[in-house]
Amino acid sequence: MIKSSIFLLIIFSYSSLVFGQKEDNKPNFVVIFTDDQTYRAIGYNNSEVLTPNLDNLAKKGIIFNKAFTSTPVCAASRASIFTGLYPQTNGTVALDRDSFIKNIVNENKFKTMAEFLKDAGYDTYFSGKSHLGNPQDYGFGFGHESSNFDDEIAFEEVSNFIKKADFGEQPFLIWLAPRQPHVPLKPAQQWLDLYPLENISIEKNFLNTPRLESVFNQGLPGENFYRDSDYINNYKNLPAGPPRSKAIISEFTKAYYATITHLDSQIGHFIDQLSESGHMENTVFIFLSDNGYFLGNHGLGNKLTMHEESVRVPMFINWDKLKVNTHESDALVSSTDILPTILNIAGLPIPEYLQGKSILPILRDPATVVNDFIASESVGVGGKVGTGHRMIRSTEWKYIITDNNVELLFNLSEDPYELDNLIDNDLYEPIIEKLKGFYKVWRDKVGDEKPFP
Ligand SMILES: [Ca+2]
Repeated sequence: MIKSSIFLLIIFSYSSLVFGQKEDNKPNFVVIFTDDQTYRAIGYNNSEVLTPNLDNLAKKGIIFNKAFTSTPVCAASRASIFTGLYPQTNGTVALDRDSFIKNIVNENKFKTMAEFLKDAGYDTYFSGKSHLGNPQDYGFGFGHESSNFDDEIAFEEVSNFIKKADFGEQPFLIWLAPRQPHVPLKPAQQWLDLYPLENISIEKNFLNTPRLESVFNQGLPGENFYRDSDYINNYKNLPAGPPRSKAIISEFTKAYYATITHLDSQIGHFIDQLSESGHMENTVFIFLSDNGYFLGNHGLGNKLTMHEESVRVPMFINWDKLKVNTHESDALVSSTDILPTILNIAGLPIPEYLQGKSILPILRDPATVVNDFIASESVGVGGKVGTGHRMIRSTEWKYIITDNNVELLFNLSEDPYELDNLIDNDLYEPIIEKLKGFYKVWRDKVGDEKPFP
C-alpha cells in the first residue's frame, strides 16, 4: 500500500513536471516561425538542404511529417496562429493588416497567444517579421518588427533579450519570426558555395508554366494569374515567370537553399546562447514556417494554392523533458493547433472557441491521432471572405475545391507530387464523400461563406 502510494506520487510528480502543470515551474516557449519555407526545404526532409542545427534539434525532439498551415498567405497565416482561429473566423483572410488591427488590436474580438501568456505571468518577446503592425499592440511586452531581409537585426534583438539582467525570472515566450527564406534572396557567397548548381535536383512535378486550370490560380477568383514575384530579380537578375526554365529554377533553388543554410546558422547561434544561459532545459522549442513555397513545381513560384508545396510546412518540437522512443510523428497537425498546445503545456485552460486542438497527446506518444483531417483555406492576395481555394487533407488523401468550384482528389501516399487527379474515378466516390463530410464540418465551424458543392 505504501509502496503503491509512493509509486503514484512519483508518477504524479513526473507528469506534472513533464507536462508543466506546476504553477511555480511553468515552461518557457520559443517559437521560430520562418517565412516561406516549404516542407521539403529542411535537411531532415531533403539531404540536399544543409540545416545541421535545425536537424540536430529536430532529431532530439519530435518531427511532424504532416504539418499544414491554416492558410498559405503570409499575414493571414500569422493572424491565424496567434488567435488559434482560421482566417475566416478571425477576419484576417488576405495580406492586409487593417483587418487584424481593426478586429484584434482595436476591438479585441479575440485574444492573441501573447496576450494569453502575458495574462498568465509570462514575459513576451517579439523579434522579426510581424506583418500585423506593432507587436506591442497585440500582446508582446518587448521587441519590435525588424525589416532587413537577412534577419541580422532580428537575431541581434533576440540575443539582447537573453542578455537582459532579469531575463528568465518570469517564464517567457520568445516569438522569433525570421524573414528568410522569403524573397529577395541575397545569401552571401559562403552559403552559395555550399550548393554547386549541378547538385540541385529539380522536382518531379516541375513544369515551365502551369496548366490553365483554376487549381493553379494565384490571383483573384476566376483569374489564371501566377504570382511569381518580380523581386526574385534581386538574385542574379533571374527573370520572374512563368515560364521559367529548369536552369532558372536551379539557380533560384540554389539561392533559396543557401538562404536557409544561413538562417540555420543564425538559429544555431541563438540556440547556443539560450543553452549557455541555462534556459534551454525548461524551454519548449517549436519550429515551423508560415507557409510553403513552389520551386517551379507545377510551373509555379510563390504559394497561395492548396498544393503540398504551398500548404505543408516543416515543423518540429524539441523539449528536454520529452521522453519519447520515436522522434517522428505522422499525425496530422495544423498551425491552429499551436495555440491550444502552448496553453495546454503551460497548464492554462483552452477556451472552447479555439479551432485547433492541443497536440500534447502526440508529444507524449507520437503515434497518437489528434486530428482526423486538416483544412486549409486561401482567398488569395486581395481576395474576399467566401472566395478562393479550400482543401481537406487526411493522412492519405486530399480533396481540393478551387476558386472556380472545381473539385480535385489526390492520393498523397501514392502520388506525393499531386500529378494524378482522381476526382472522376467512380472507385473513389466513398472517399470523396467522406472528405466532403469533413469539409462540411469544418466550413460550418469556421463560418465559411463559400457555397458548398
Ligand atoms: Ca510567408
